[in-house]
Amino acid sequence: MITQNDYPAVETLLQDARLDKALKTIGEKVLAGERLTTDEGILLFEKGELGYVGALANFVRVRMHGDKTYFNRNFHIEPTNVCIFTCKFCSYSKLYKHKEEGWELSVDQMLDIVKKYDGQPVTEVHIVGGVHPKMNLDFFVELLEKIRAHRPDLHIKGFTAVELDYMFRKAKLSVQEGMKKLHDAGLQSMPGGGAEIFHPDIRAQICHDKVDADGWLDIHRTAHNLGMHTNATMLYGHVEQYWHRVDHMERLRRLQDETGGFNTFIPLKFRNKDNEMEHVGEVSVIEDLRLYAIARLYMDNFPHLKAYWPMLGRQSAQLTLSFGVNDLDGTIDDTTKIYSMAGAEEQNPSMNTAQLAMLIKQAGRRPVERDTVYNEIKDYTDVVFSDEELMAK
Ligand code: V47
Ligand code: SF4
Repeated sequence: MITQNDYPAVETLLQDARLDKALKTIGEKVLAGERLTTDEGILLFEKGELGYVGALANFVRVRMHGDKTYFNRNFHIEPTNVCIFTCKFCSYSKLYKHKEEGWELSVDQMLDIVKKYDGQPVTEVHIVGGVHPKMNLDFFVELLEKIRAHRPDLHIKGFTAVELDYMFRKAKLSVQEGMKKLHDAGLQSMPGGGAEIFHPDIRAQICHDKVDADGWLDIHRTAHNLGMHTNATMLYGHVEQYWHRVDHMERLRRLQDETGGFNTFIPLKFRNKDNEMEHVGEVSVIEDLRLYAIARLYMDNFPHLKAYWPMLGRQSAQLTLSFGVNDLDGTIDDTTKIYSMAGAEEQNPSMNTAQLAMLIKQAGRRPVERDTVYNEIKDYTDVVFSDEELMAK
């Protein structure tokens, strides 16, 4: 297991006379627990080689969480893949005019998915999909109420700020009024999707027609003020420059200073299969790991950094656990399509608890099951799994 003994290694690294002066100053600030500036964030992207940023990020990760790596037991519901928006990176949505290629589930069909998990120890349902013009606020209020009535113990995490922005505008409600309605119906927290890259120059190129940065941040602020926790994502590795990434993280860090309502930062690697941005290519695994490490160093007020394993693939996800990541999402047990359609390694992402816990143990970390808001449910360090559990499909 990795322990606090990693500390001297970082201190030794900082003594190396060959180390760039500015990088050394950043390292010293990290050790002292001081916040990095935007210029320092950009410098880390420009000059910070993997070993250096990785050692620092691991130091911070161990300081915050020791060797714990969290996961939860969840399942996803995707109400529809029909979407009125036209994000160029999206391999998932079917435009409304091609909706014969898409699917749309009724409230009862979605409730049937929830019922499939009756008696199983899942703690969260994650509801996210395209923006269908006919699925309005009242439709989702009914869905939330029915899920809550059927299974009150299940934490309902749902809807990106993009879906909510459209729902509220259509219902002619303010963000505050709309959010309150959903919260009262059973919505307990929100995922982090739709953030992409906040800077308007990048949004204009990749997702010009959906909610802008201020709208996204305002919806999360409103949720936080109602006592809900939310996540934040960043879609990286396409047309953005390093400074756009830092600008994105800075906007999130500021809102977190204001509300404290974010749980987790989730960098999402752009995958280029079957979308309008195929020509852009994909960044290397080195760039992925550097990004996770720099995110851990920069986002000092975000308690958790998550690698979403269905998108990254299992082996890269294991690697991220040495580069700042302390959360691997959940034992996704369905046919989550948004990534498999974009070329992610995992075409049918599914891992049971034994497999996910073993993946974490093999990376030298301590698997801990959590609920959505990071209450610890079970430490799997000493749990021995049967071959059957480990081999199950
Ligand atoms: O906003 C779409 C991304 C997001 C592609 O909060 C793509 O716990 C890569 O936000 N390549 C939606 N990414 C999913 C999401 C999420 C996932 C898991 C956990 C949580 C959480 C949130 O998926 C979108 C967009 O950034 N996405 N297309 C693509 N080609
Ligand atoms: Fe619609 Fe989301 Fe795809 Fe954009 S990323 S087109 S909002 S489903």
